[in-house]
Formats: sequence, C-alpha cells, structure tokens
Amino acid sequence: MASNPILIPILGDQLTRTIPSLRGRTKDDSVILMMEVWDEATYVKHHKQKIALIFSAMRHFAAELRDAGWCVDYVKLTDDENSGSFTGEVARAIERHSPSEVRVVEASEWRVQQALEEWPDKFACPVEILPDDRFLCTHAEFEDWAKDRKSLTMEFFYREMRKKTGLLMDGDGKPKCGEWNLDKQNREPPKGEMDAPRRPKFEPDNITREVLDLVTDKFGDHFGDIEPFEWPVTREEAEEAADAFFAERIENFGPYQDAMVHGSDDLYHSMLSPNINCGLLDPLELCQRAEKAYEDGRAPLNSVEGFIRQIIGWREYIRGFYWHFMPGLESSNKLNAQRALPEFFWTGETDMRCLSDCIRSTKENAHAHHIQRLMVLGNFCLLAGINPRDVQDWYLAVYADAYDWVEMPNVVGMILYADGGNLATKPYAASGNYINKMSDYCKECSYSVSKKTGEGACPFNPLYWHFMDRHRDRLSSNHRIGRIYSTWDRMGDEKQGEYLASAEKFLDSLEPARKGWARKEQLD
Ligand code: FAD
Ligand code: DLZ
Ligand code: SF4
Repeated sequence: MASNPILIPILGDQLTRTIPSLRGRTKDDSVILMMEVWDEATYVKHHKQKIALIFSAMRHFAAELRDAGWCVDYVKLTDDENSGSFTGEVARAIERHSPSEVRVVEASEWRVQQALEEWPDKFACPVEILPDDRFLCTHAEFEDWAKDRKSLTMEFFYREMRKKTGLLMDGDGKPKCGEWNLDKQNREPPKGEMDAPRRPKFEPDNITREVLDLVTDKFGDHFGDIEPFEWPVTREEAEEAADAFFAERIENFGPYQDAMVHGSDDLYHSMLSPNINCGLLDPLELCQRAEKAYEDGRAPLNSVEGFIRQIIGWREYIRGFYWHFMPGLESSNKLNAQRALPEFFWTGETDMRCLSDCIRSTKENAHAHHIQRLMVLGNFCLLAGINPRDVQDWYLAVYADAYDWVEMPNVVGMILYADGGNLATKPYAASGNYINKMSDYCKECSYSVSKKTGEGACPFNPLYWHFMDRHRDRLSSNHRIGRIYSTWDRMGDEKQGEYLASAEKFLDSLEPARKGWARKEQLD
C-alpha cells in the first residue's frame, strides 16, 4: 500500500464496480471507504427493509472488493467512534490514512452533494468530485435541452435519449416500426386473477441476517415489516432477478403496466428499481437486454418500448428535472395544499380497499408499483389536498427504491402538481371510475364506486369534484382539463352542493398522522 494512498469514499447508492472513482486506480494506490452512518439512516425514518437492503448490499459489495484485492475501510453503524455523518467519517479516515487526495463521485441527492462540496474547504488534502456517468444524460445535456423551452415535456426528452443511445432506432434516425411511443397499447385492465410469475426470492445469508438483527434492534420503531426479506443484495442476485424478468414477465409488461389486482404485488413489473438505484444494476444494460428480447421475438414492441421509456425516458428525465429545479422544488406548493397526511397512510387502517391494499404492499415489501403510487395513493393525496412536505416524507421513507432525486419530482411534480405544471401538463386527478376500470379493488370495497355522494359513496367521487371546484381559477384555462368545468356547471347548485358537502364530511373525518412516523420527534 502506498504511504499516501488515494481515499475513495463510496456511498450507499454507488455500489457499482465500474464507478468512475475506481477507474484508473490500482489496488496498491487506493483505500476505499464505506460508511454506515446514523445521519443517512435517520434523516427520514426509512422502511426497515430499505435500510437492511442498503446495509446488506454495502457489506456484500465491500466483501467482493476485498476478495478482489482492494483495501476497504468499512465503518459499521455500531463502531465505537462512528461520528454519524459522511463528513465526520471522511475526516476520521483522513486521519487514519493520510491520503494524498480524496476522490468521490458526486452525490445523487442535493442534500448530500451540498456536504460533499464543503469537503475541499474542510480537509487539508485535495478533493476531486467526479461526475456520475451511470446516468445517461449529463447535467449539462439536460440543461442544454431544457433551456429556452416553454415546456419540459418528457416525450421530447425521451426522443433525444433514444437517438443518443440508439435504442429501438433504425439506421436513419427514425424510431423502429415508425412510432416513438406505444403507450396507447399499454392500458389493459386486469384479466381475472392474473397469475403472473413471482419475482425470485433471495434467502438471507449470514451477512444479511446480521443486518436484519441490527435493523430490528436499532430501527424497530421505523415503518414496515423487516421479514420476509427477499431483495437481491449482490450484483449476481440482482442479475438473476433481471434474468427472471426478461425470461418470464417482459412479454406482458406493457399491456398490464397500469393494471392493479388485490394481493398481487409484482404483476408483470420488473421490481428492479431498488437494485438499479443503489448501483447493482446498470440501466443501459437492462434496456439493451429488453431490446434483445424484442429482436429475438421473445417480447412485443409495446412491452419493450414501454420498459425502455420508463428507464431512458422517465428515470433520466426525473433526474434531470430534479437538478434543474433544486433547491426550490423541495418547498413548492403551488396548490397551497395544507392538510396533514392521514394516520392511515402509516397503519393501513382504512375501509378504502384500494388504499389499504397499496399500503399493505408498501408495508410488507417496501414497494408498490407505479400505478398504485400514482393513481391510488398519489391521486388521494392530490384530491385531499395533503401538504407536499408530508407526502414527500412518506414516499421517501416507505419505498426501498426511494432517494430524493427520484421521489421528489414524482411527488411534487407528478402526483401533487405542486410545481404548477412544469412536469405534468395537467393534474393526474381521477374519480373512483378510473380505479374501478383498472383494478379489481372496487367489487369488494365497503364503499360503492357507482355511488357519487352521501353515505357509502366512494370517497374519490366527491373528492374529485371538490378538488376541481377549489382549483377552478388555475385549472379552467388548462387545455387538457378545462373542459370538465362545463360538466360541473351543468350539474346545478343542488348536485354540486351534495358533492361538496360529501367531500367535506369525508375530509373532516380524516385523522391526521401522529408525529414521529416519518421523522424523529424534535425535543422543544
Ligand atoms: P417497472 O414498472 O418495472 O419500470 C421499470 C423501471 O423504470 C423502474 O425500475 C424505474 O427505474 C423506472 N421508472 C419507471 N417509472 C419511473 C418514474 N416515474 N420515475 C423514475 N423512474 C421510473 N421510483 C424510484 O425508483 N424511486 C422512487 O422513490 C420513486 N418514487 C415515486 C413516487 C411516486 C409518487 C410515483 C408516482 C412514482 C415513483 N417512482 C419511484 C417511479 C415508479 O413508481 C417506480 O420506479 C417503480 O414502481 C419501480 O418498480 P419496478 O422496478 O417494478 O418498475
Ligand atoms: C439510504 C441510505 C441509508 C439508509 N444509509 C446509508 C449509509 O449508512 N451509508 C451510505 O453510504 N448510504 C446510505 N444510504 C444511501 C445514501 O443516503 C445515498 O447514497 C446518498 O444519499 C446519495 O446522495
Ligand atoms: Fe377505492 Fe372507491 Fe373502489 Fe373503494 S370504491 S376500492 S375507495 S376506488
């Protein structure tokens, strides 16, 4: 080992063997630093499985690097001198190793990047912060695309990314089969029970078992079940999960992307986001595998295009959008939503069958699929006027794939329209009809989806009109949704009054969440 090695901190979502900070380095000139720190584990009270997944994946990653001959300095959460923060741990590591330089890849989150940018002033040795090239679109490319545009429509960004990657393109710059986006073919309601093949389960090994005990001991008051813990925690396992998706589920991924079935938590989704986001899977490689499935005739174009669009379209766009609008995005509340998140988001105790099933899946798996997050949980928060701070905290805490670069634009922009329409051209607001069409939830719900107002009516029905009515000033001029006001006006005062009174009665009945679910209670 060199007497003044290069110190390479690797954060919990940078578990990629080809990460830029390792490139060009040798096992003899570098020390890799990995840190389990209290600050990261508690800035919101993450779901127990999320902490377990990250700690276990970090410990396995460190073990693999050591097996490959690298020197890894691994700080465990319970180590005596652990300072509890990235900055504190890098400072201590500098004392231990006297490095010639610190090399780190930029953080994915604003909060952490602010801390990293203070390191050059804090530490006596040089600090180099490298771009994260695991994303396909650089910050500069996104800014270049966004500048001078009136609206940042994802579809146009996505086309640029198709051209850049060459995915599903024919030779002369045109999309394969002549169309960029086949979303219209991807809106099938569920058919019967839909016995989609389940994702593979991974039995916890000794490293994971130790982490599960640690999480139970230290984070017992956090939301969510710790067991069964089935997530992949190594690259090998994550690849096995991806193999199963490409072998068994991608074929039906497209058509049933928006379908919801009570008790069926995976359906045809890939369930790969927690592993992509912590670095165990490469997003571009996954898209190339999807394209290959199409070329080999194993999956139809609408499924493959849909999957690729989610990754090189939505995922990349969301990341660019986050950095473009931070730090203001975090506090945006253009609809002035002030209601507290209801307690049932944490307990699952509600008679609304759709919500209780989505919250159950969230609690059991630290996961819910996209349309559940968007059109059930998100739609409810939008219509009920839940304040964006509470909603952000909830989504950030409860999902194994949640980091604020991806959670925040989805919450603030996509579900709450709290950014005033920079991300979505209209609010994703819907009555019970939509949920009934796309799921089997309503038939056994204690509310009636066909009843519009009064006792026993599906709460989404009056909430929808209450939302439209209270935001008329802003929404009536929106070309995608404004026409709905002629339906509202045709109802007349009496019918409108019934909708508004039903909604208000329901809203008054909501019990606000007790403090301490999402964040530790502050002592006065
Ligand atoms: P699949 O349905 O198999 O989709 C494939 C991949 O596409 C996903 O793994 C993911 O990487 C990507 N993707 C799809 N939609 C989006 C999107 N809107 N934004 C970014 N990536 C997308 N995703 C997260 O990774 N982390 C989050 O914290 C997160 N928070 C969300 C909050 C809300 C309110 C909403 C509406 C969506 C959120 N999403 C988030 C996006 C999406 O719900 C999840 O990526 C998806 O459910 C993950 O499951 P999957 O891997 O089976 O996805
Ligand atoms: C989410 C998370 C958690 C719970 N704990 C840690 C940790 O102890 N150490 C670590 O390196 N990373 C952790 N992470 C992921 C980080 O929050 C994530 O890497 C950064 O926030 C990226 O900006
Ligand atoms: Fe949800 Fe309404 Fe359907 Fe019940 S009736 S499951 S509350 S949409």
